[in-house]
Amino acid sequence: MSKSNESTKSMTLYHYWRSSSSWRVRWGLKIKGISYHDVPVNLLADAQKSPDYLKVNPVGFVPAIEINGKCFGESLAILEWLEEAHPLPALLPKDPLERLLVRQLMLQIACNTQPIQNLSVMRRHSQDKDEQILWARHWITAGLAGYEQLLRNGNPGKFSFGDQLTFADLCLVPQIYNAVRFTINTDQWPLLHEIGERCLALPECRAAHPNKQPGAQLL
Ligand SMILES: N[C@@H](CCC(=O)N[C@@H](CS)C(=O)NCC(=O)O)C(=O)O
Repeated sequence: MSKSNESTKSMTLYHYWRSSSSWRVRWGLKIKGISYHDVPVNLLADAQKSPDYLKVNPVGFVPAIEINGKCFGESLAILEWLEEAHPLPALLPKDPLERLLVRQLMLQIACNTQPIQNLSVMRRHSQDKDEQILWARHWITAGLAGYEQLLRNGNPGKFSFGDQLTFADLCLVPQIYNAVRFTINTDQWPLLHEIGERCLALPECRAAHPNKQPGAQLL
C-alpha cells in the first residue's frame, strides 16, 4: 500500500442518495475538505448487483470509493483511511480509551443496527412491504435504544463524545434519518435526538444530506 498521506489526485464516490453508509462517507469527505466525483448507484434498480458495479465493489454494497484508480468498499474502513491520510480536523479523540468508546458507539450503529435493516436483509426476511417495515422498525428501535444507553453511560456533550464531532456522530445521524423514514419517533431518546439535531445544523452534514445528492427523489 502506498504512503497513507500521499496526495489524493482523483476520487470517485459510488453512492446512493438515501444510503446511510454512503452518508457517513460523504460527510467525512466534506469535513476533511476533500472533493470527489459522484457516481450515483440506484439501489432500487439493483444497480449495486450489476456486473459493472461488481467490478467496483465485488460484494455489491454502496458506498465504494475509487482513489487514484483503485476501488475500495466498506464505509468504516474508508473513514479510518480518511482519518489516517487526512488527520485534520480529527474525527477521533487522541486517548486510546476514548477512541474505544467512540468506536463502540460507531459499531452500535454500523454492526448492530444498520446491517440488519438494509435492503437485501429486509427483502430476504419477507417480500411483504408491511413485514419489511415491521422488521426494520424493530431493529432500528433496538439499536437506537442501545445507543442512548451507551451515551448515558459514556461522555455525551454537544456530540456523542463530549464536544468533539466523531465517527460516532457520522454513523448516528444517517441512522436517525432511517428511523424517521420508518416513522420512528426519535425524541423518545433525548440525548441522541438532540445530538442529531445539532449535527444537522452543521454545513458539512447538510451538504452530505440525502436530499442534496444526485439522483435524490424528494418523496
Ligand atoms: N458494511 C457496509 C454496509 C453497506 C450497506 O449495507 N450498504 C447498503 C446501503 S446503506 C446497500 O448497499 N444495500 C444494498 C443491498 O442491501 O442490496 C459498509 O459499511 O459500507
